[in-house]
Amino acid sequence: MNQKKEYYFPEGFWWGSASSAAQSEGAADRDGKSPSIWDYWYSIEPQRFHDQIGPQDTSGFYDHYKEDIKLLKELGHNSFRTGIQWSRLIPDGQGEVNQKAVDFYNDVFNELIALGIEPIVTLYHFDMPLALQQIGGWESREVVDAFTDYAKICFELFGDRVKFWVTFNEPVVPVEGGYLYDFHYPNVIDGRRAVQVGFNEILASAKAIEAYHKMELGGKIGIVLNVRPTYPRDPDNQGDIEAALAKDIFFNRSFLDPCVKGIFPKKLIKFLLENEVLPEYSKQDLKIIRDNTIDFLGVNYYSPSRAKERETKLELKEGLFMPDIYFEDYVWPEAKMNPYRGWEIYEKGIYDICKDIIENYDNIPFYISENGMGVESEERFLNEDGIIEDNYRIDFIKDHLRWLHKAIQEGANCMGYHLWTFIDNWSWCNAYKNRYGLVSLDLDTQKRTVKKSGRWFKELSDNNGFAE
Ligand code: BGP
Repeated sequence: MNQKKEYYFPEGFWWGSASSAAQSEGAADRDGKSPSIWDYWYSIEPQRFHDQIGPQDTSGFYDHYKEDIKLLKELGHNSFRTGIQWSRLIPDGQGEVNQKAVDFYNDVFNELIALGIEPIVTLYHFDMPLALQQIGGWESREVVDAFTDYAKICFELFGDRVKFWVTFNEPVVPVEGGYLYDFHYPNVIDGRRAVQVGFNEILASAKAIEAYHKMELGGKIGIVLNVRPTYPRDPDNQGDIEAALAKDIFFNRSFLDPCVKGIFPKKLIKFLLENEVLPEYSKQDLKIIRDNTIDFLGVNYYSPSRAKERETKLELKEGLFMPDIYFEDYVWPEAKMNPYRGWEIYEKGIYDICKDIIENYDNIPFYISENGMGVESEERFLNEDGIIEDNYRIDFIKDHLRWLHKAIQEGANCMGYHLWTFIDNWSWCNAYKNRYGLVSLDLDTQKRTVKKSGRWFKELSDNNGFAE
């Protein structure tokens, strides 16, 4: 008889999911919330959003949080990452605190804790208050200081109960989206400004960490990075190897190194010097970054990254620097693709990240803070009982968990696995095109229906793993 293979995880492993405030709350202009860059961008360019659905039409967590938190419990969550919307808590970005927001977030965290679900709370998830974007957003030192104050206010208000804080979700995305590749507001394409934005986010994160540690609230603070293991087209070709290395340095190590080790990669500094695009900084900034590293890391993993030596000359807009002068993106012809999102699915990537953390980042405690699969037109998979049979999602999760399990067996210090996300939610420019949830959302009625994967996820969590 064939022996079953077992994939069980360490005791106390976090099973749950991640969401973000801006993508789930809705109530975008109610109860004192002011516009974020998303509300504003949608108001001026709705055609940039799938089906012209904007951030006011979300899964309505602001009104449905009680039933949603019960659902989390039913889905086997022992932990859940959500966030605070800066533009709800402090409508002008700095200054007065909105009491209605305080009440709302208090209630959310209390409900989670009452049901035994550990809240992990993100402070910044792409959602700059418009008032602060108008004074320069992450390019501005004033905004760095405003973020530090906002973080302190959150720790003071909720830090007695929230024991896991995340300063930023994927800080490289505002750099790429907002300042390099035009998929976030303010749609700038300028490598020099992008470098400043990245530096200021890292500094803001370190300053928030410094403040949190000083307050001695007994919890932990970290950051969530989207780590994309970067592979060369041909592993034996020096040009391809160097291209992959450069891409890795610009988009992974540029954040991993300062956040985990407190220093920037030497090679990154060399690239920036070569192009005369070092950010404005002071010695004191570097000291703050060096002395205030994270307690834990969140790793979002969807897709690997691939690169080849440049084959075409990059035309630089007005001569402005772009990191792409050092590499060209490469699509592996044999890649397994998620055709809806256009992202490669490469399960072993999760293992390679774990090995990298063990070998190069002192095996810092980390968890998989997002992994998931967005699929279009899921109503195709409705069964007679009106349940979406999303076997592909179950397979996707299992395929990644097998590799994660192997890495843990080999010593990775991984604390948990969170899916993106528990209920179909609004996604940045894609709105509701691709559905990621364990629970489906009827956009017209706001009705929630658990998918097959949701039931399976509950078993997964109850059993702390699976056998097959
Ligand atoms: C991550 C973000 C999430 C989420 C997810 C899915 O990068 O942290 O906010 O949106 O990706 O991506 P998308 O919604 O673009 O399909």
